[in-house]
Amino acid sequence: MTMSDPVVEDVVTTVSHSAPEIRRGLVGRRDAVDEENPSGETQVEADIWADELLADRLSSIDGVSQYASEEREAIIDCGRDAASTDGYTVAVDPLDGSSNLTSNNAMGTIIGVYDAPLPARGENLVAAAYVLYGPITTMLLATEDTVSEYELTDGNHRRIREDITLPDDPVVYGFGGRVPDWTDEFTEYARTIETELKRRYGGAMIGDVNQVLTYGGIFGYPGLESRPEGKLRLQFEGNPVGYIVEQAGGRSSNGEQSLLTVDPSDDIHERTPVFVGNESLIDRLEMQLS
Ligand code: FDP
Repeated sequence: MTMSDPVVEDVVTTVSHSAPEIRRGLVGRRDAVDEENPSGETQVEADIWADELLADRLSSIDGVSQYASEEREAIIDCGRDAASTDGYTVAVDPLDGSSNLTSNNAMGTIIGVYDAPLPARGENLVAAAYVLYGPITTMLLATEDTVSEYELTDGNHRRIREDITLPDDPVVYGFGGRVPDWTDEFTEYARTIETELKRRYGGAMIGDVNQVLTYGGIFGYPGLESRPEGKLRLQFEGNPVGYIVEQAGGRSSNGEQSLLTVDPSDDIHERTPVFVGNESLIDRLEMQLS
């Protein structure tokens, strides 16, 4: 894995080497602990363990000035460059979809490398990646130049696809949230999509987004009647996944505009509706919701 930016290369190599270890460490760490993450969600042992492992490794990379995680309240200043604006901020969702650990379904790890302190716009990302713990462990990496997929085994990463773009003809869709809790406008949109595409929803964003990148289509977790801000976090989930899909020729949206152009609030754990997929499907969604 050779990249033009040595810090990004270090971050990505660290994640790709840690992923098989994280996967092995899930065994025996499936139980809920008596704590909640900063978004008020139940944590399992593996959430905390994976966060500590990644915090330790990523914050010791020269050129990383901040480590932020969905599983911890505050940002870690990494010392060396902390007072300057020189270093990158690495934002991590250590185990995306960790409620799937109970039922032994797919999960992921998401990484965003921002060239700005958090909270930042998605436009400040210089790279983003996710690991998918499926039947095999893979990593999707988007840089300013290209999007590639790797297979990860212990100490090894093998590129299996390069210059990935979304297929032109969309096939799958997956929408989160209880249907009665959807807004009328979103329900109307979903009803049309249901007649055109095949439903695929696995309950871990990374698994669902990876299907969209593989087959074409749309993934969405909309704003709900009971929770207009939606469920997913802008800094840790929406922005990195939006960046990856846009680099692959698709679009991201919060229902009104690209996720990457959203001005964040002061809260690094801010939630947002998230939609990613083929351009034409996101354009139609925005027309329907406006
Ligand atoms: P989880 O709660 O298991 O961590 O990150 C939030 C997330 O999973 C996403 O990965 C996933 O897309 C979504 O929540 C699933 O929510 P629902 O259970 O409401 O479908």
